[in-house]
Amino acid sequence: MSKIATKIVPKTETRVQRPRLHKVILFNDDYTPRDFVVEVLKAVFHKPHAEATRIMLHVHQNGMGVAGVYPFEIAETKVRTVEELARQAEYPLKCTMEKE
Ligand code: TYC
Repeated sequence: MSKIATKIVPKTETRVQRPRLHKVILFNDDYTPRDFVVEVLKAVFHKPHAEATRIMLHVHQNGMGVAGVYPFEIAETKVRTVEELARQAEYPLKCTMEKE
């Protein structure tokens, strides 16, 4: 029998029920109509009309902006939905996500 004592230290859990959040980013372009972007923000991101308009104008003036912040899989689904709506309407609207 070994006399060497081994102490097992449990790994500290630092993220109990706290999924990493991801920003969903919208990008400006010259062709997607303002109204389309506002409708996307209302339908996909559940923004009220005034806030959707504010976010659209921010993106229009600054080149990019945050549409919302969500856990990874929800953010991923929203990016795909925006891309699909833009594709169907034949607008070049771009949407990505990044870690918070
Ligand atoms: N720049 C576009 C226009 O003038 C409007 C627009 C806003 C497009 C936000 C994309 O993410 C966007 N029609």
